[in-house]
Amino acid sequence: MSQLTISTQFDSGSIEVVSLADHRDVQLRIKADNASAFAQWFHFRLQGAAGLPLTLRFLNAGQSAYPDWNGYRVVASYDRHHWFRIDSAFDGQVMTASLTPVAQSVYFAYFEPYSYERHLDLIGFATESDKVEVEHLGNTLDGRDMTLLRITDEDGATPVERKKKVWLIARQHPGETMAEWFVEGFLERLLDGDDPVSRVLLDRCIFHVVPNMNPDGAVRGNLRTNAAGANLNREWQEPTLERSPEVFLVRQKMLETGVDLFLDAHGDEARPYNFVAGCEGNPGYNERIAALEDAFKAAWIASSPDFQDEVGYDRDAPGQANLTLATNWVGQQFDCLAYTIEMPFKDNANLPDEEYGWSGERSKKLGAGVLQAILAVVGKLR
Ligand code: GEM
Ligand code: ZN
Repeated sequence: MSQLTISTQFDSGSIEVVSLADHRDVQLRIKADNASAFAQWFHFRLQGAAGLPLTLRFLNAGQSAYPDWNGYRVVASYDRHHWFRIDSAFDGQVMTASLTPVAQSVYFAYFEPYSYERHLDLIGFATESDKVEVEHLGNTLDGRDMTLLRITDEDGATPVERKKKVWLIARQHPGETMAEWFVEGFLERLLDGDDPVSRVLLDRCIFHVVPNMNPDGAVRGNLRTNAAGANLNREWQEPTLERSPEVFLVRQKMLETGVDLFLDAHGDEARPYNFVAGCEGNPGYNERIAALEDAFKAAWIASSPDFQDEVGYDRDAPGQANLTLATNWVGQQFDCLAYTIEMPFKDNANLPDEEYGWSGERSKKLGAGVLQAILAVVGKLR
């Protein structure tokens, strides 16, 4: 029998090994976040199986945070850059994935990872631009930087006091790595000096972008929480430096700058679609916001066949919004257009990709495309 090894001591590494005795029956358990019961994210390296028909069995998939694994396929990579989907199945309790590796070392993950090093490289890329100011907001509980990018064309025709304040945050839930891929695509286009949409928006807006709201949870391999076990997207009414400094620091900055448009990038474990969730349940929700939502979605649908508005979350009933969620709290606090953006861990069922499913690259394209939707509403946000 082959000598297999599994390791996880790297950025976002996480899995529990039950048995490696038989390559045809590698028994695994998905680990919970470090200080909460949410279990869904996994990322590990397996060595010693070149040419062997591997079967991975995730024994507790039925008890994961979001146990609808139907239609989901595990991602794999040899070089940690090119990730592809492998055959997977779910019987209601055990999720099974199979691959005959062509090399002795192969990585598996819940979704294409986005490392803290890549995060720092993204900040570095933005730092090079004369349109960007990099601001240190403070530190997380594990001591990592909370970094804000302030992006605008100071030499544009629009006076600064008339520029619209557009906020984009991402990865409150650290295992939703597609959110930071989305921001990478958003920034690459926004900072492309040849792109006419970007040039107009940099004149008319000040963008405030937080590419990773939860760097500690990301490195720890958490799905949904920070180092203290806080679900940041339930902390927006009363954040604290002791439990949710990430939200406390960003929210404090928002109260300084004001917000005219807010976007919060996430991933959804079950629905194989890209969609948005608004703040229709807010006490202050009104026709003006509803009209902005319609214009925003129509423009995004027109510019990206990967976006749709048929499938999504149930709408909140009037006055029933949970104001601890970022989108609801910001929409209510600033009477502004505010959206949670959801991308799939599975695929876009309207435009499936057999080899990759939904991926980092497709998340980047979607992030670039949202600029078109912002352009459609920028002149009527107030
Ligand atoms: C979601 S946001 C849920 C919004 N629900 C409705 N009905 N508007 C969360 O935090 O639970 C975002 C996510 O985790 O992807
Ligand atoms: Zn989320």
